Amino acid sequence: MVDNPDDPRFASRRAFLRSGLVASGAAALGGSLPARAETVGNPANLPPNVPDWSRFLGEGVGVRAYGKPSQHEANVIRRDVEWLTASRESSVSFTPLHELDGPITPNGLCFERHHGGIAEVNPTDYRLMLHGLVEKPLIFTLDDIKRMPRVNRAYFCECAANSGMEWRGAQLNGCQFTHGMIHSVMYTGVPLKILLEQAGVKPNAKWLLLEGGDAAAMTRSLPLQKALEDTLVAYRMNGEMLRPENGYPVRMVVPGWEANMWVKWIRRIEVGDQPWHHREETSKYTDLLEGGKARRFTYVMDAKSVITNPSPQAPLNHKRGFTVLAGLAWSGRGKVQRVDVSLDGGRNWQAARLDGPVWDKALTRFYYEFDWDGRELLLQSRAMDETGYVQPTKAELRQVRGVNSIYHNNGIQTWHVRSSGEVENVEVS
Ligand SMILES: Nc1nc2c(c(=O)[nH]1)N[C@H]1C(S)=C(S)[C@@H](COP(=O)(O)O)O[C@H]1N2
Ligand SMILES: [Mo]
Repeated sequence: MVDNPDDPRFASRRAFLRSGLVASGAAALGGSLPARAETVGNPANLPPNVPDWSRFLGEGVGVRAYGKPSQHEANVIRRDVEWLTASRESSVSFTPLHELDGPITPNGLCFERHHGGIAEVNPTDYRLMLHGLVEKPLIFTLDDIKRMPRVNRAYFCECAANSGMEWRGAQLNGCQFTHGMIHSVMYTGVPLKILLEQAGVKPNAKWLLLEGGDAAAMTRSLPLQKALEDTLVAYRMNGEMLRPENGYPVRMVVPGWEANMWVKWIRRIEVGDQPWHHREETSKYTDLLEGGKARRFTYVMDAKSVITNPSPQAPLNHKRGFTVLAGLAWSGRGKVQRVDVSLDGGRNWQAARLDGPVWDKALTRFYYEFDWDGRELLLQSRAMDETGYVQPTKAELRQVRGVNSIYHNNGIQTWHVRSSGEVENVEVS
């Protein structure tokens, strides 16, 4: 199994399942999360008193040369699930979706997935080699890349294994863990097409090999067509240079396609006429169906959505009355066109309100406001994209794909809200 490190069903999970800890496992996870402080407040700081922070001069400029979030937001962090993978170097940390809002993921909170740890690349020594079926093989420095015409595009990046632990049933208690292998940032980069034009692609070229410069030297085969369409060689995220975790100084951005193709620390692109054989070819990023058949080349991430608030890590805590339900929707095939929300496990649906920019192949924020009377709820969201594709239920997905898959689980998520306001990951039939 170690030859297939992106498989989140690592041996440890098997043991975990056998030990019958599935139900309490979620509780154990929840237990490690500090409870949110109730908004009671310290009377000394409340009106008509003058609070501490109004009485003294604060720190001057420059003290915080690179700004950090407030110390009171210490709970807003990436988290990992220890039993999921065998090592920290080949593992994943999850985006805290329930602590965020809007359509953009802050850089320091973008989920990370590495197969050989974080490569610390010195930008002066960075080189990108482009060779194979080209007229003129080229080696680019970072400066070369920065001097080419660049574009700004927001895209989501979702690991194909996102929600992979949920194929057989509800398992992890929190959207950070069920859906947190996704981030959406504004990239600045150069269309790969421009680099390919400089090298001059030969007529028989059909596929590219993308190779990372980390210890895993991860490689993926990318169809030339996608490379020419919208693939970017990106070096900035949300304005600043890429973070080391996410591929500093240069990574591939392959819009709408599974994150595994988004090779980080990209060091080599080879142009060829057929897909390459990769080390993990037999199992990795292939969806195993009932009866031993498999789906391959399933690159596109289909439309999906999740309610981020309320959710197991962000309960309602007896807060009845006006409630803002918030969530995220996305599709690898284009723009999100519509999101519906159900409060009763999929019997009745209402249109949610999309708010903020609706970008092509990027996270889209939705809201649904309602008056909560304290009754139990079964919350669901269902995304529809501009192609008319509608996010399937988990039952529909299993009917087509069985339960042997890990990847591409875009089924509708259900959160059970109790009258206490606690929220749990469940499934409805
Ligand atoms: N060089 C390299 N690129 C890589 C990986 C890797 O291990 N090495 N992991 C891939 C996988 S499986 C995922 S899900 C994404 C994660 O991107 P992120 O770390 O920016 O979230 O990077 C992809 N690119
Ligand atoms: Mo991944």
